[in-house]
This record gives sequence, structure tokens and C-alpha cells, in this order.
Amino acid sequence: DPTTGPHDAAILAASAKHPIVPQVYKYGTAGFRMNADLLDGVTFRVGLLASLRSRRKSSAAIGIMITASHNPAIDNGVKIVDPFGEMLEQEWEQYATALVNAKSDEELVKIYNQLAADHKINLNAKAKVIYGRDTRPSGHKLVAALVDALEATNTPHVDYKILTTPQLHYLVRATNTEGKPITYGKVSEVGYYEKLATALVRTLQGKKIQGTLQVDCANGVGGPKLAEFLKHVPKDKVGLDVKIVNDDVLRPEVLNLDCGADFVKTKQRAPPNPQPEPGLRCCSLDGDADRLMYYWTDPEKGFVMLDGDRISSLAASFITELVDRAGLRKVLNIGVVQTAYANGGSTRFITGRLNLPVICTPTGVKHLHHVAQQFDIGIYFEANGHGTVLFSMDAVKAFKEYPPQSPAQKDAMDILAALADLINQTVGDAISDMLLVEVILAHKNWTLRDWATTYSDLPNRLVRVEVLDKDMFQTTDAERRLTHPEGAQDEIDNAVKKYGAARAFARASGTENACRVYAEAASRSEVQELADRVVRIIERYGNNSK
Ligand code: G16
Repeated sequence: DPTTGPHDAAILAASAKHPIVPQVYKYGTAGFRMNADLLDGVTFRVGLLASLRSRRKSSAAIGIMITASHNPAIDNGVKIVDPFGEMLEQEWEQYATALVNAKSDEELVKIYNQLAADHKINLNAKAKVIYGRDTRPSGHKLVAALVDALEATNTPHVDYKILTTPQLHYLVRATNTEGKPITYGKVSEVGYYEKLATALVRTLQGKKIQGTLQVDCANGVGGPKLAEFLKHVPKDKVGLDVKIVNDDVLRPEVLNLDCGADFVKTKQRAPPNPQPEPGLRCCSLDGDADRLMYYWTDPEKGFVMLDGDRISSLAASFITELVDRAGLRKVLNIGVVQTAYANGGSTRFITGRLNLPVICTPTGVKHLHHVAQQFDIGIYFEANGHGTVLFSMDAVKAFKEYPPQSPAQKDAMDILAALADLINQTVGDAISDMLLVEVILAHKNWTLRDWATTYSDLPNRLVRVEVLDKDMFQTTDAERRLTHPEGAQDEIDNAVKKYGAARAFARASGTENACRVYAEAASRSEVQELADRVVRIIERYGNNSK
């Protein structure tokens, strides 16, 4: 009988302690994410899936991160990390959804065994799950639910306690490549710091990072972890004078509150506390330290923001120059991946000035990551500051083994090889991305103002709209057009037509119970008007029906 198995009794007993609150659950943009009170049963069931996944993947370690990232402190979430540190393979999201939606403990056990049978999983094989959590107080209880699932399924596990999301991704890959030629680094949090610090020194090649960098840590896990990382940095060699602000992890209610990367991006202003000194180089991380925003307050222009698109184009231009200098341009293909939120100014700069191909995918780094893997060097960032640069095995091999024709070529190849270690290869990582930006600015001897003048952004607006049922908003064409509700897209098209160089779209958020509207146009007043019009359209469609 495919619906019975060796763990039935243990799962039934443990599941009774972690009841599911009946409602429809879906593995979304970043796993299951919602009010933490709903997550006890969800996390238990995700634990069951992770153990199945490990057994399916020849006993490789699977990761689980408990975080709600940029969401308010009362939310939490749980997401699964695959063996190489990437997000859970998409085909498996539906199995996670099926387990979590099981109506009773008995049905849960049936689905668990059926999944094992369908995927030829030996439930007595070895397995391993490793996990971490952000600073949310609810994380503790959710870890307990997870552990009960792992114990019930006889799955050895390692608790890495409090980590940034990218650190957990690092640890999964490091665990699964330990002792192999493709080893990713030491299997410890310290190993992560050491890898970054060593790569930082190598990428700088004697240059020093100038001036002070103020880092707003969203009162999340990035604060203590960045402080820990800085202890591993030889400051006399590299500079890197960091001033950490908003690092209060003891008062949970201040997490992401009026600070952090999401606040900066959506409000288009600096966190009010502490008020940044005019001219000071600043950046913000989000609640689990996988997103990054740069900005400064200009005495004349006011607040100027350098978002994910800017980081992407900065990285693309620097890396392309290095690849040219290394004489590898004909050998390696380079491409950039963006989403519909990317500012038109950045897309034009990357395709027109840098001559690189740009591919647009739906929101969610899991989508961008897979497309970026098609290139030898794939640069992907969401406008919200979430992204990284991926180097293929061929690229890394070329940096190390291609015979250099001159000392300048050799230097370029060494920097590229070091960048492949500095930049987190598993997922977007705010600390690693921040180091990348600092290194590029140091090499170019640039201020943020120099960086900002490489191209102009089109004025834009991003608005969150409350609706009765966000899932009625369905999209196509990498989320740039609505297919449902019928008629809404025609109205958006009519609104856009009224403005010059304008673009707008609406989509359901995958992490919050709301719709998001994005608009860009030639001027600030036009974009404001256009955004208001589209918001009204979404409000009308979203709140009349149902
Ligand atoms: C998550 C995803 C990102 C996505 C963001 C917002 O970020 O990992 O890729 O851009 O949610 O998604 P949505 O607009 O669908 O709510 P994070 O930093 O919250 O984990």
C-alpha cells in the first residue's frame, strides 16, 4: 500500500501537537509567509517535506530558513533551500502546498507516503536537514515544530540558530560540497565570514575603501552578523569604515519599522532615524539581510537612491570591463536578468551602452536565478535590491587557467576569480553585495554621485493596494499584463496612453496580502498621476467583486 510507511505512527503523534489552522495555503514567492500564529502546523509539515527532499536528493542536506524578511515583526515564514543553496525546485512547491493543505493528520500521512512512492523515495535512507532563523521571537516555537517533524521522520538535523538568510544558503552548499573539489567553504558561520573577508582583500588588490559607510540594518539579523563579519576584516589593509545603525534586535516591534531596504525603496526616502548627514554614503539591509539599497542626501538634490537596478548596472559595467581587460570577452557570455520593476533607464543603459542582453522574468529571485544560470556570467537583481552575480564553472576555470598575455590581464583575471568568491553564488546577499559595491567604488575611485550620473532613472512609483482577494489578479508576459479580472488591463492601457514614455502594471504580491502597482513616466507629476489612476482601477476591480 503506497499510503502507509515506517513513519506513520510517529508523524501522527507529532502532528497532533502541531495542528493546522484550516485555510488555503500556497508556497509563494518566498515559501509560506503569514502571521506567525498560523505557522506552527505549516512549519511542521514543511519539515516533513524537507526530509523527503533530502532522501530524494541522495541524502544531501536540505536547508530550512525561518524568516519573514521585510514583513512586519508579527509575520514569519518558512522556506526550503535545495542542495546547492538555491531555492526549492519549482516542481516541488506543489508538493509542499499539498502537504500543508492536508485536512487531517491521517490525510497528511497518506500524502507523505504517496509522495515517497511517486518519487521512489526510500524512507529508510539517510537524510539531513539544517536550519536557521531570523531574530523574530516567534522563530523559537516554529523551530520546535520543525524539530518534531524531523524527529518523527528519523532525520538528523543541525540547528544553526540565528542567521541571515544568505548565510543559511551558504551553509547548505558548504555542507554538500565539503571535501569535494567544488568545496564552497568551511561549514560554519565563521567559515562564511572568513571566505568573504579573504575575497575582499583579494578583490581590492591593494586599493582602499574610502570614507565612512553608514549601514541601516532594519533592526534585524543583519546588525549582529555584520558586526561579527567586521571582526574578520583587516581594516588597515582594506579601509571599510562602517557605522552600523538600526541594530536593535532586542525590541522585536522595531524590526523593519521605518527603516530597512524595503522602507527606503517603497517610500523613496532615508529612514528618519538616525537622520543621515548630508553627503554621507549610506545603505540599508532588510530584515533577513538579503536585500540592499544605497542612498545619500544631497545638499542640492535631496535624497538620491541607488537601488537594485543601479547595483546591477554597476556590477555589469565593472565585470564587463574586467572581462574585456582579461581578453575573455569572446570566450564568456554575459547577461543581465531583471523583472518588470526594473527602471526603463537601467534597461536602456545595459542594452544600449553596455551592449548586454537583458531578460525579464516574473518577480522572485527563484525565477531570476535560473535564467541567470544560462550565462557564463549572469547578473540578476530585482529593483528592490535582491540579487547576485553567478559565475559558471567554465568562467571560474577561465579566470584561473586562461594564459594571461600581460600583467594587466593577469590582474583582471585575479580580480574576477576573487569576485566569484566575494559574491554569494547561492542567493542574493546584502552583506556580500555591499562589499561588491564598495570594491567597485574603490577601484573606480567613485563617490555615490559619480555612480548615480552613469544614467538617469525615469521617475517611478511603487504602491501597495489593499484588495479583497489579491489572487483574482492574474498576470502574463512576466507579470507585465493582467489577464484577470477581465477589462482591468484595457483600463490600465488607456491610462498609460495618456502619458509620454510611460509604463505601468499591477500584480498580486507573493509575500503580502495585497496588490502592487508600479508606474514610470517622463516626469514626477506624470508618474504620480498615472500611479493614482492605476491604483484607482485596481481598487475598483479588487473591492467590488467577491
Ligand atoms: C521576497 C522575494 C523577492 C521578492 C520580494 C517581494 O523578498 O525573495 O524575490 O522580490 O519577496 O515579492 P512580492 O512583490 O511578490 O511580495 P524578501 O526579501 O521579502 O524575502
